[in-house]
Parts: sequence; structure tokens; C-alpha cells
Amino acid sequence: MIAEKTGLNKSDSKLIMSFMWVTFISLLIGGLMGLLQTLVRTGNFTLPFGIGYYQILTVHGVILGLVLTTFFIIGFQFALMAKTVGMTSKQRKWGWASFWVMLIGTTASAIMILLGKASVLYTFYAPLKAHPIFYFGLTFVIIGSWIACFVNFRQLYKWKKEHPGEHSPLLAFMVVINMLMWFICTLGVAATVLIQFIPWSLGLVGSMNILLSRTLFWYFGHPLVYFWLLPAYMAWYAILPKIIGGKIFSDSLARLAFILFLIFSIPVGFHHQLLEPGIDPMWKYIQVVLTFAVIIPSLLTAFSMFATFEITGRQKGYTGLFGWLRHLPWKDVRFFAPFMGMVAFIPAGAGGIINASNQMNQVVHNTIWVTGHFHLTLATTVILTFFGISYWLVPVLTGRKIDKKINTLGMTQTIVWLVGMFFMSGSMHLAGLLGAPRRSAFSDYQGSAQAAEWIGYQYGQAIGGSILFIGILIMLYNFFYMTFKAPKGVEEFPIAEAPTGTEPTPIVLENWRLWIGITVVLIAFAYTIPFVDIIQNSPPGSPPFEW
Ligand code: HAS
Ligand code: CU
Repeated sequence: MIAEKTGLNKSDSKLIMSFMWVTFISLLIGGLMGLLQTLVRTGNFTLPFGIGYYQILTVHGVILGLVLTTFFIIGFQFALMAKTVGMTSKQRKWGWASFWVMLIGTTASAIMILLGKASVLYTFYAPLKAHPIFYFGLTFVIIGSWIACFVNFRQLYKWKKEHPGEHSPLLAFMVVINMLMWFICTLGVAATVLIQFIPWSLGLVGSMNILLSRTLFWYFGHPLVYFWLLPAYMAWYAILPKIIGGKIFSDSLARLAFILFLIFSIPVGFHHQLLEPGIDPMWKYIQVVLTFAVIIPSLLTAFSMFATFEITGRQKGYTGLFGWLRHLPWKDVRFFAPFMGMVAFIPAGAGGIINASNQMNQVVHNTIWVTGHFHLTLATTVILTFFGISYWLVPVLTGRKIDKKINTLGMTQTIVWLVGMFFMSGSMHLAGLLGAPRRSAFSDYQGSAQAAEWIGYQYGQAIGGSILFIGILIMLYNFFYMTFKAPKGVEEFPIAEAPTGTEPTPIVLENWRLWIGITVVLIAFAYTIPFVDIIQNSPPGSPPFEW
């Protein structure tokens, strides 16, 4: 039996647009909180109505880091799957179930944070205690995302059955890898929330093993950052080549990079815990080595992107060492925004390598350098790519066209974003090197000379934060315009073709059992002994701390 035709119909578009609405509403709320934080840290602004700094910091991290990203990614991935392998009406119903379960969870957690009952930041480190509803809310978000995982797995499975012997479409393959990684890593955070946090916050148990909870969190926390990155890579590998008038550089290389992410993303969580006492240094060392292994697929991606740009340029007749750079469609926001994201990823990735280097981590850990790092990776590279995707995806979903106006506004938005982030993330990096702490409200530390060195950079952050907020307002206008105002018409869903005349993609790349098997073995290798050690030898658990 043939599944429903591939491509997006009106019902698919409605589902995906719902995810987009949550994304852009989150952008406004989370962005406003970010602006307020940077203002507080100048020392010249006090939050009104008794609102706490850590309360808005929690809203900021949860709404932007967890809600915006997850909703955009799941919506975008549904679009890719519907387009490449199709979506049946039953799968769409499950898609709606996933949306509602996630939305209920998000709303419950958000209410608790806004009431000041869950000022525990997005990492919800114990022994900070939130209201139990906060943890139940998070559980719902995870369960909702699992429903999406299984819908995506089912979509590809069905397509494969109907197309025996064929390679799965590249984008569908990538979505399934990302969701597999997500499913495996969220098992860790689900375990700590269900087994440790919920009974503890309900008062059913008096104390909990702090180190265990943090380790389970980072088992999830690192792959989380690749769950954000991989959809951007999907666009870079398989969509951007189409926008610039070229072809995919190598289908096999793209699949290999994604497989490497699946295998190496999870057994590396200790690079967030290098300064955590109680973990054997040998195992930290092993996970640092594995962290360096997970850099390789990003290097493959960088290589692949340069190759795509160069080959396309040369085919168009541009010669000289850098002639190919000129052919790029600099005035097309669908290209310009993600491309600037790539450029930002060069220093952002270098910063990540610094963080992962054990000795240098001692210098930067818990300083605002780390905040600077993830505002370059997530809030620039990934978000600019997501914005770039929105410029064609939203019109595709709403049956409208990108016109000149939206293109110009989009280009302006990208530049505003880059300037804002240059000031904000740049100041964060520099202040961090001078020892300024992260996760901290303003303090002059009793007039300390060292704290006085940071203040200029704190103003730099506020200037950057204000520019970024203007960027958010422009982006929201763009979203409304593309949803309600842009001229009606049919916009292209750009998917690049595979290169011709190259070796066929090896079949082993789709051997799911093999890759999942290796992933599980590596996780077991990197985590079993440390977990046993942590469970047996941790100090007595901690009672909750509430404020
Ligand atoms: Fe990270 C902390 C290490 C990547 C996000 N990271 C964080 C936190 C977040 C985060 C949110 O080892 C804070 C968590 C918290 O709250 O405590 N990170 C790395 C490493 C990488 C890395 C090794 N991080 C990311 C990405 C993120 C992200 C991606 C989000 C999306 N990170 C760390 C470590 C810490 C950390 C430690 C803990 C620090 C601490 O002490 O707390 C790597 O994946 C980076 C590899 C990337 C590259 C760059 C490749 C370049 C490409 C672009 C090519 C450009 C082209 C265009 C083609 C090697 C692909 C050019 C054209 C021209 C014309 C120029
Ligand atoms: Cu990490």
C-alpha cells in the first residue's frame, strides 16, 4: 500500500505552523528576559515588582534553550519528513498529540517559574529545589518529544517498506538520527527527574544523591546541544546547496557525519563536570578524548561546506583562488542568514575546543566565558540558521511568497543580530577571562578591584543585549508578515539533489543495528564504572534548598 503522497498538504502545514507559533512567542518572552538580565548586570537597573534576577534567568534559559529550540526542531523535522517520506493522517494525529503534550508541560513549568516557585535555572541543579509541578512539566515536554520521535521512526520505516532496496532520502535519514540521539539521551534526564527530583521535591524522600543527578543531567545535556545543531546541519548539507544553485557535495559524507554524531555525542558529558569532585580523573580523561572525537564530524561539515561553495562557484565559471566566494547569493536572506551562522561557528567551535581542553577548562569554567560560548553556538550559529529556514518555511506553510520587502528586512535582521552578538558574546568572553562569574546577578563584591575590571564589559553586554532585542522585534515582525501579509503564491521548498557521477552511498551507512549497537556499547563503556562509583561512594545525599 502506498502512503499518502509526499509533500505538504494543508493539514500538515497547520500542524507545523503551530510549532512555529510557539517558537516565535517564546522568542519574544525569552528575549525580553535576556534584555532585562543584561540591564541588571550594569548595576544601574533594578527589576520592578520584586521580580528576582534568578527568576528571569530561569525563564530565559528554559524558554529559549529548551522550549523554542524543541518546538522549532520538531516542527521543522515534521516538515522535512512530510516532504521527503510523507505523513499519513494517523501520523499527523500523533504529531498533534506530541504538540499538545509538550505545550501542556511547557505551560505548567512556565507558570511555576513565573510564580517564583522554580528559580532553578535551565540546568535545575540540585540541591536547588523547584515546585514539583515544574518537574512534572518537564516530564511532559520530554514525553511529547518522544511521541514525535516515534512518529518520525514510523514515517521512515513505512517508506522503507514501500521502497525496498532504496536509500532513504538524506533529510529523512538525518531526522531519524537526530531523534534517535534525542531518545537515547533523554532517558538520562527522565531517569533523574522521575526517580530523584520528583520524590524529593514532593518530600517523599529527605535527600538525594547530587552527583548522580548532575551526571545524569549531563549525559543528556551535551547531546542536547547537538540536538540543536543537527537541524542546522540538515539545512547546511541538504538545503543550502539548492539555494545557491548547486548540488550536495557528498551524500555519503553527510550520512557519515550524522552517524558520528550519534555515536560520539553521548559518552562525553563529563566535559561539563571537569571541575566536579567525586568523578575519577581517568574517566574524565577518557570522556575528554571522546569529546575530541565528536569534533571530527563538525570538521567534516566545515570541509563539506567549503567544497560545496567552491564547486558550485567553479561550475558557474568563477575562477581564481577566491572567485567562488563572489558567486554566492549574498542578497538572498535564505542563504545569508545561515551562512553568517557558519562564519560564527568558526570562533564558536574554537571556543568549544578550549572548553573541552582540561587545563583550559579550569580557567573558564563557571565564568561568563561559557555563556559567551553558547551565545555564539546556539544563539548565533543555530538560531541564524533557524531564522534562515523560516524565511522559506513559513511562506511554504502559509501559501505565500518571500517578497523583496521581507528579504531586505531579513538581511537587516541578520546584520542587527550579528552586531548585537558581537558586543554581547564578545564582552562575555572577555569578562570571563578576567574571572567574571556566570549565573550571577550584579554585585561589586564589596568594591573589589577585580570586579571593577568587569564593569566595562557588563555595559558591553547591555549594549549588545539591547541591539539583539531590536533584532527580535524585527524577526517577530517578519514572522507576522510572512504569516498574514506577504503576497499569496507558491514558494519553493528547497531540497538539493545528490551529486551525479559519484560512487553510490555504501549500504552499511544505513545499518541501524550496527550504529545503535556501537552507540550503546560506547555509552556503557564511558559511563558504567563511573555510575557504579558515584552510587557507591557519594557523600550522604543533600536535603532540598529552597528560596
Ligand atoms: Fe559547547 C558548554 C565544548 C559545541 C552549547 N556548550 C556549553 C554550554 C552550552 C553549549 C549551552 O568541553 C553550557 C552548558 C551549561 O549551561 O553549563 N561545545 C564544546 C565543543 C563543541 C561545542 C568541543 N556547544 C557546542 C554547540 C552548542 C554548544 C554546537 C550549541 C548549539 N561546551 C563545551 C564544553 C563546555 C561547553 C567543554 C563546558 C564548559 C564548562 O566548563 O562549563 C564542538 O562541537 C565544536 C566543534 C565545532 C567546530 C567548528 C566547525 C566549523 C564549521 C563552520 C564552517 C564555516 C564555513 C563558512 C564553511 C570545530 C562547521 C566559512 C566561510 C568563510 C568565507 C569564512
Ligand atoms: Cu558539551
